[in-house]
Amino acid sequence: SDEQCDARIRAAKAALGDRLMILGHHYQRDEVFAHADVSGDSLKLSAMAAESDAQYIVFCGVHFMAEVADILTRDNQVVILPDLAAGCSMADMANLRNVRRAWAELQSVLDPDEQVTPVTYINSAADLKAFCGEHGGIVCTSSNARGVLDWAFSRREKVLFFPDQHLGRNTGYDMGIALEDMVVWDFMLPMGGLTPEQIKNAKMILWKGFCSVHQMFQPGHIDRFREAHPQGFVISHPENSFEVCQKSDYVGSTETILKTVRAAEPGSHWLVGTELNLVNRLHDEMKPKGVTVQFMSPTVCMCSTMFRTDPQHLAWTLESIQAGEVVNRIQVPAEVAKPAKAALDLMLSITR
Ligand code: CIZ
Ligand code: SF4
Repeated sequence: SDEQCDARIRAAKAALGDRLMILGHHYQRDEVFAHADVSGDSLKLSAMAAESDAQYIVFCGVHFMAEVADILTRDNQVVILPDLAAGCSMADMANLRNVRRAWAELQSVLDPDEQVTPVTYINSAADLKAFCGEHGGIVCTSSNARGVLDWAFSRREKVLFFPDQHLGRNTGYDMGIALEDMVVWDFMLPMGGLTPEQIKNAKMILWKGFCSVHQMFQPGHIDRFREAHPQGFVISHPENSFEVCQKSDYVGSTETILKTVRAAEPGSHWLVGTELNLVNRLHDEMKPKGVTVQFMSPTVCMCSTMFRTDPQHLAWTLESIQAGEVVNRIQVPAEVAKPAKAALDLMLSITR
């Protein structure tokens, strides 16, 4: 039962003491989130792991986050993902084979290593971060995309942005890049479905990836909210479409969304466009303070892979540590970790 599972988790935590640190991403379900020692976005959690002396880091999140934690922690620290099937559909949209092909295809039009900075959102596999590190590129998060892109354009005239076209477009537009100067690279098609002219004229080439959760939010949801609450506020994650972000009062990462709504005036009404578990918890937290928080979509849309991490998997992984037979360790091979870390360290050094 759930209660037994809860008790197993608490017992294992007590036995492991400070040898263990449980990280909980903002999108985790309540039953798992409740056991986290620290909560945050992917970058904050990885930084906490890197600063801690805990030997076992259990990352309640998705695969790419555990990879980042492994890359940023010391060799003797063990990073564990409770359910190995907890991936990210967006990260999977930019696999290294397709990216290498794109880079080779670009060579028929320009010299990418001279003219294009590859930039990957942290929501990507470690091998893509390594590719960026090896080609003069960098990693960004939803909090620092602007600063990273400023850096990228100071190096080379164009940016190839993976995997999320929306974060790329929303950030590029904010920097003053016109929509006509951004093209979408459809990785299912030869040459991304673009002509040599389109590639030559573009400032930003956006990989055709997206988040299956955020794509559910529609401009019409915002219109209906504004009719009902003309004084209300709308805040959206930059993984939302351009139209949704343009109609929003604020756009920001999960950390920014939490900070902004927590500082809201009593009596205010907020429409929030990001994952349901975060929004539900924020609703419950703000209700006693007189702030109303509403989820952007009328239908339930959770991140199904975040949801995979359940108390059963958490209990099982913790007990495996106790038994000295660690399961579900995430270990990025050294030859990938090294260039990936270079791209992550570069991001940290320019945006800190
Ligand atoms: O980086 C993260 O944790 C994600 C997925 C979103 C965000 O904006 O924090
Ligand atoms: Fe990936 Fe979207 Fe889930 Fe985040 S919410 S882990 S981007 S599928």
